[in-house]
Amino acid sequence: MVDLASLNSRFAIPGVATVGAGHGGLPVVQISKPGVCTGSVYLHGAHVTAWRPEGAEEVLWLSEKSAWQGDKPIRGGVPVCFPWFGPRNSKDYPDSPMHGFARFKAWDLESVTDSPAGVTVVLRLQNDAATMALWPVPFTLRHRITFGRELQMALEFANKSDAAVTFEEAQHTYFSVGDVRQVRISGLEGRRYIDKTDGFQEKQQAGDVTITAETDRVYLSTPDPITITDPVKRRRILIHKENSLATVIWNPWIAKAKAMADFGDEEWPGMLCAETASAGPHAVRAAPGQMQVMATRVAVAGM
Ligand code: TA6
Repeated sequence: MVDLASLNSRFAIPGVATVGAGHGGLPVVQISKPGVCTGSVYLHGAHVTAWRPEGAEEVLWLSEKSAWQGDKPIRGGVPVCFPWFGPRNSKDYPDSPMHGFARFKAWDLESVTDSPAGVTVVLRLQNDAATMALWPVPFTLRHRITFGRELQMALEFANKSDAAVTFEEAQHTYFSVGDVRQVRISGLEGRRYIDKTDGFQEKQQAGDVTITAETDRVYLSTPDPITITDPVKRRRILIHKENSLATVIWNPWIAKAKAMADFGDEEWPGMLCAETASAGPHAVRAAPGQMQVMATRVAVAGM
């Protein structure tokens, strides 16, 4: 059981950052920086669940049906997928959880610091017996999140083993949109993508991405920024990436939403996943002792 009093004595910043009992009693760092933003990140999965820059509406989406317990991932916000993305293709580890183990783990709070740009929260995950049983690699993974007028999230991997290692990772961000059927995603035109709703066929994107059915695509060779234009909320969400060549676009649509217990049947029009990923052909290869950073920067602008 986490000792909130001890965490607050070490990390709270009066009037800016506190460590509280969030949904399900899970410990959460709550940020409120007057004139800049509000936000929150759970120690469970180092899971960012909210970010709202001053003058804007909440940018991230959370399901009303999310589970809030240690052995399940939170539905919405920014799940951290690591060290694999999607189902694990390994006959040696048949019981591997979807999207890796990082989003199921209780991370350690390492630091909370305030600056004029925003509040930076650093959470740390290290290998333990459970992770070694699933993935026999000593590692340290930090999630460094700056809540400011922009949201900056950096996943910092350190290979603590004496061998090279290959892994996948993603910041699986759920954005709040007015009506997913009316949004446009620009920045992916002309790119190849794997269509997971059509036999994993490789296709080419013509023009902006629009959502007219279940959509589950891994865009390849996409280092560039993308923009979600939302005419209902009358805003644009600008997403910049660092060290990520895969971009995942996902909306479950009607049937898939109904099939998920932690996703409300009528919630799908209000969300869109646009994910910063290093997966598939763009998996990460880290030499012994190597540090590797993958990052996302989100900003909100008017139409
Ligand atoms: O990123 C898209 C995706 O891989 C979809 O295929 C869908 O499975 C989604 O992630 C959510 O996965 P989860 O395990 O969180 O239900």
